[in-house]
Amino acid sequence: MKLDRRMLLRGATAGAGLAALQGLMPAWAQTGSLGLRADLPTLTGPNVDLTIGHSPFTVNGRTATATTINGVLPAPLLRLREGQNVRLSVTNTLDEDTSIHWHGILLPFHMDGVPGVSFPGIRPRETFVYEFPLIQSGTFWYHSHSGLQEALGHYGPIVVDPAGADPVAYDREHVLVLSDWSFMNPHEILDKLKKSPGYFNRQRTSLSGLFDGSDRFSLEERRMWGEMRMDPRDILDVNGTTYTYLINGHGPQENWTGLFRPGERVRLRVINASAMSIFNVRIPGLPMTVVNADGENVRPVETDEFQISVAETYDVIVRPTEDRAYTIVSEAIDRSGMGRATLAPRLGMTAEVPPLREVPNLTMRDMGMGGMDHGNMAGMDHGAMGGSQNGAMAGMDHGAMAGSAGGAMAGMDHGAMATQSGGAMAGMDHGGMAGMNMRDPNNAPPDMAVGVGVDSIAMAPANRLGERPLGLQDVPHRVLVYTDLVSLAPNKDQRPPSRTMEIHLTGNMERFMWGFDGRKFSEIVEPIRFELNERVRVTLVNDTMMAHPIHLHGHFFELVTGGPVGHQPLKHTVNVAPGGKVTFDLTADAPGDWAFHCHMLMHMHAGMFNVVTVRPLEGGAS
Ligand SMILES: [Cu+2]
Repeated sequence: MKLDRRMLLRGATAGAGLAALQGLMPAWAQTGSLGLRADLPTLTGPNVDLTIGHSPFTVNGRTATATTINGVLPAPLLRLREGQNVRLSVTNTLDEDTSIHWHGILLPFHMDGVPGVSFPGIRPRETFVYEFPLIQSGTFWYHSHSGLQEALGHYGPIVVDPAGADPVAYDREHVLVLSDWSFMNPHEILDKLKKSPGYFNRQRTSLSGLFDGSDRFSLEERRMWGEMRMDPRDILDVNGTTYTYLINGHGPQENWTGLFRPGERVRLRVINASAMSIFNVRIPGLPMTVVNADGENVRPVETDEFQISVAETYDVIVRPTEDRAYTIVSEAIDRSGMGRATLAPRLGMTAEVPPLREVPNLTMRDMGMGGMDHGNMAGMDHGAMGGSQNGAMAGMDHGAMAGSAGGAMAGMDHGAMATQSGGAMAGMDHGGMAGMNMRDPNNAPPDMAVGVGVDSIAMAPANRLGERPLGLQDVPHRVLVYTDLVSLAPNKDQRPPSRTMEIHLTGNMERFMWGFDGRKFSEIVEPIRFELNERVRVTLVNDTMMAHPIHLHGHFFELVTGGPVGHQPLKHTVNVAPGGKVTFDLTADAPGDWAFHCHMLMHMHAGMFNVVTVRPLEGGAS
C-alpha cells in the first residue's frame, strides 16, 4: 500500500484488505505497511563510540545515500543518567569535516560541538572525544553543526534519566523522532530557494482559486499580498512537494508502530529533528498530557494537539484504554504532507489516517500588524481585526481607516509606530491599505542595518505566545499554546533583569537572505555580549513573515509568558511566529562562546546566526 499525497488528502482508511492481508502473515514478516516495530538502537554510557559515515537509506521504495551515525537514521538513542560522566568518541569517516552538537545539554562550551565557535570541528579520519558531566535530565537530541549534514540524516535522540525519582509517572515510553527527508540534495534545495524562494510552494493562491472561492480570499486581500510580493501561503520554504516526513526514520506507509497494553500510561518523547519542518502533532481519539518541554518538566497540561517547531521537544503522557490502534499524526504546518505512526496493542494494527487539512492562509498578524491596539482604531471593524485568523482584511473598513489617520495613530500600541511619520498612515486610502507599505524597512530601528538583507519590518509586532499557532486557530479541539507551559520546579534565578535588549529577525524573502538586525552572520562584526551571571531581558522581533525557531546554546531561557511568578517555562528553543515578538529572561551563567541561531537549517546557513559570548571566563580570563 502506498500512501501518497492524494490518498492522504482524501484520508486513507487503513482498509479491511490490509488487515486481512496482515492476518495471513507470520509476525516476523509483518513489516512495512503492516506495522513496523523498529525500536531505536540504544547506547548507554559512560563510554560511547559514534562513527559518522555514509549509509544507504530507503523510504518510499527508493534508496539514497544518507549521512548517518553508526549506520542508522535516526542515529542511535543515547540513554544516559543525570550525575554520570559521559565520554563520547566521535570518528569521522566522511571526506569532509563534521561535528556533533548535543542539543539542550548543559556542558562546558568547548564540548558544545559548533565548528568555529566551540571547537575547530572534526576533520576527516579524525576522532574527537567529547567528555562532560550530565547535570540535568530530560529529552534532548544531537545533530551535526557542519554544513547541511543534518538534512542528510545526521541526527539522533538523547534521553537523560533523572538521578532521583522522576516526577512524571509512566509505565512505558516511546521516543518519536520527527524529521524530513528529501531525495534532492540539500545544497540543491538551497540553490533552488535562492533562485526562487517559492520554488516548493505548490499551494499558492491562484486566479482560479480566487474566482471559485477556494482560496478563501477577497480580491482586495489578494492585491494587498500581491503588492507586497508575498503569497499568504508561503508558510514553509521547503515542504511536502519534496519532503517525506519521517517518524523514527520511517515514512507514512511504513507505519512505525509503538506498542502498549490498554490502561498503561505511555510517555511519548517527541523530538522535532527536522531540517526545515514545523509540525502539528495529534493522536485522534487520545488526549495528550504535556509533562515536559525542551527537557524541562512542566505542570501537566492536557491537550489534543500541539505545534512543535524545529529543534523543540515535548513529552506527553497518553493513556489508551481500548484494545485498538491510534494514529500518530505529525502534519506539516502548511498541510503539504504528514508523518504517520501508530500506537497499538499489537503489531499490524492500524487506525484511520485523517486527511490533510486545508492549507491555512497567513493573516494580518503574520504581517506584523498584530500589535495594534484594535480597540482604539476608530472606524475599524474590531471583531474582524481582533479575530484576524481568517481573512481579517476583508472585514476592515478601508475607508474609515484612511479617515482615521491622526486619531488611529495615537491609539496604536507600539514603538514601531513612533518611528513612523503620521504621513504614512494618512496616505493610506482605500486600496491603500496595500499601497502604503506597512512593512517599509525605512521604519526600522536606528541600529538595524537596512540594506538588501531586509525587505520588510513588522510595523506592530505582537506578543503571540498565548495565541494558537498558525492553522490551528479554528480546530474544534484543545490546542497547546506557549502560555500553557508552567515550570514544575521553581526557576533558580528569579532576579528581575538588569538590562534589556532587542534583536530583530530579518530577511529578504526574494533573495532567501536571513539575518539578525539586518545582517547575515558573515557581515556581523560583533558577538552578543553578556556579563557572566547577568540577568538580561531579550525581546526577539520577527520582522519577516516566516516562523523562526530561535535556539540559544548552553543556556535555558525563561519565556516571559505572564505565567506564575518563578514558574515561567524554561526553553532552549522558541518559535517566533511571523510578525510576532517573544521576550525571554536569560541568566548568562555559562561562560564561553555559544551559538545563537535560527534552527531552520537553511535560514541558519543563509545567515541567521550569531555568537553569544559570556565573559569573564572562569579563572578570571576575559
Ligand atoms: Cu529562520
